[in-house]
Amino acid sequence: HWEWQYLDLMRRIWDHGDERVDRTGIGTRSIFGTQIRCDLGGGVMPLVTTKRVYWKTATREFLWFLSGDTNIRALCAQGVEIWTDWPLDRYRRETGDDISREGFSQRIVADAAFAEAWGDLGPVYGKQWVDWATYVPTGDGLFAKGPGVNQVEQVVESLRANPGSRRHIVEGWNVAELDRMALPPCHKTYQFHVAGNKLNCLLYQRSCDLALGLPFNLWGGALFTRMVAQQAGFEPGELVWMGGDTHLYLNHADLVETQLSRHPSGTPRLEIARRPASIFDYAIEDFEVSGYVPQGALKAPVAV
Ligand code: UFP
Repeated sequence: HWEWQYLDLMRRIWDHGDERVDRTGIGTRSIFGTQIRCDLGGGVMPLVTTKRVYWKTATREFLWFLSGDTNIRALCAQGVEIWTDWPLDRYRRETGDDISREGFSQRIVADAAFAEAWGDLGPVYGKQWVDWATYVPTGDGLFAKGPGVNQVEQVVESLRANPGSRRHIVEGWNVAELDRMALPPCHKTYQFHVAGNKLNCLLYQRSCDLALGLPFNLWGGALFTRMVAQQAGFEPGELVWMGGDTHLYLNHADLVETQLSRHPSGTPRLEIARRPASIFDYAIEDFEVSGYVPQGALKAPVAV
């Protein structure tokens, strides 16, 4: 079962990781340079079973990336609050208004002008993936804004036209725009690779919260692979996940202890109900998971 790799990594980091003070001040144990491999053949998904993972929430977030949106409004409207803390922090800091998270989210949904002013995360994944900024020289030493690059559309086209290429990449790390992003991309590079009729994907994640982030990021990588494979006409192959700084937060001890006492159970599979006209036309209703009988949810504090 692929999930033993996840649990083994958790054990290895908790027992032998390098203890360090991180940006959040909470402290982590960390290993630099890690890997997990999962075969997606037969529709199998790397969906963690040793706790409940909200794959629909992760799917909604992923569809939001593909829509090019960088404002949390569309997420909040669907009850997805995974990005709410960043704009909320900024709002509280800049206005002194001690609004609750729930109140803030409700106002983002109800008030378009408020969402415009306070709900944007800057040029995060969505912007970079489907509208990477370009600049064209105007001849007088100045530059004008050029047409945006849709990397996702291009990668589907390049997989169809030139499957053997070693250049099928979707990149989030736009160096010039990092300082305007609420959070620089964690799952920063997706590289696709064709072997026979199968589509493989390598996902490079520079920084990984193993307990709370990785279950979502693995799902996202596999989901992306499935959508791209369906659009470009391939069967799902292997997902190779690679982590840079792979860590457990020191305040996740309870989760780690409980999760490491559990064993993987069952084989979750994803069915995609139809083949939409393009990779930008998937809807949440298109995704159905079978064989997912997760063990109990495990709560742990998120480091912002
Ligand atoms: N993190 C993830 N996956 C994500 C995401 C964040 O693991 O998709 F958005 C975690 C990694 C790290 C923190 O613990 O969030 C980001 O902090 P930093 O930018 O300092 O690496």
